[in-house]
Amino acid sequence: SNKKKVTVVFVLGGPGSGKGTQCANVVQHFGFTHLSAGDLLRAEIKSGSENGTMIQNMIKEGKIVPSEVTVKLLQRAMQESDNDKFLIDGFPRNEENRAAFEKVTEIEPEFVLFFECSEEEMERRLLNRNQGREDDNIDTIRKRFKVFLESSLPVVEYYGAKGRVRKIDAGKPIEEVFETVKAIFTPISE
Ligand code: UP5
Ligand code: MG
Repeated sequence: SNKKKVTVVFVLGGPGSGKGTQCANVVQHFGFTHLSAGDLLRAEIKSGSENGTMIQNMIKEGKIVPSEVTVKLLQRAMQESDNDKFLIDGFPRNEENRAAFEKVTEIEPEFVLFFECSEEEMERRLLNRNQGREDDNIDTIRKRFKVFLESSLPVVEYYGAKGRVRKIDAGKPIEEVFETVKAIFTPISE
């Protein structure tokens, strides 16, 4: 087969729960490649792709881009990488994403890292981020929270029922959260 055997970890959690921050730590310590679905979509907007305007509008509204677009970007990034270990951050965000990824790639995640954090704390982090993200305003943040609860949490529950979720208390300081994350990755990295 021309399919390489890869290890995939899905990293899920609400907006501002610290997915990107902790993925950067896992890259440093455990040699994974970090693929943020949101970053790939934002790069697609910048590249002037034909889907750019549609993606931009959906992100501004906190809506989930059709899986056809996102799965293609993730698959391409995995194929272009020499690595065989990937953190897929912020995906799958709904049942459609999950089913499409599984069908197209035939990959099942090793586990799902789930960052649990209060909305109050996530809102505070997002409003303080100051990186010019078009979705970091209070109106869009509220929409992102709603979509997370309605569409993304059910995906976490789906994997939870299969015993595949590793839940992290993400409300603590960055270093403390990483201690918990480290303990989860150490056994699969020895
Ligand atoms: N910070 C981090 N950890 C902290 C801690 N422990 N204590 C204190 N501060 C902490 O962190 C956010 C901020 O908090 C930073 O300033 C950080 O320093 C600080 P970050 O690590 O960036 O959190 P993260 O969970 O990555 O937040 P992000 O905003 O990226 O999460 P979202 O899930 O909202 O964003 P994403 O980029 O994944 O998606 C954006 C949009 O793209 C979606 O709303 C959707 O419209 C679209 N999208 C799709 O349609 N499909 C996809 O598959 C993916 C995205
Ligand atoms: Mg992020």
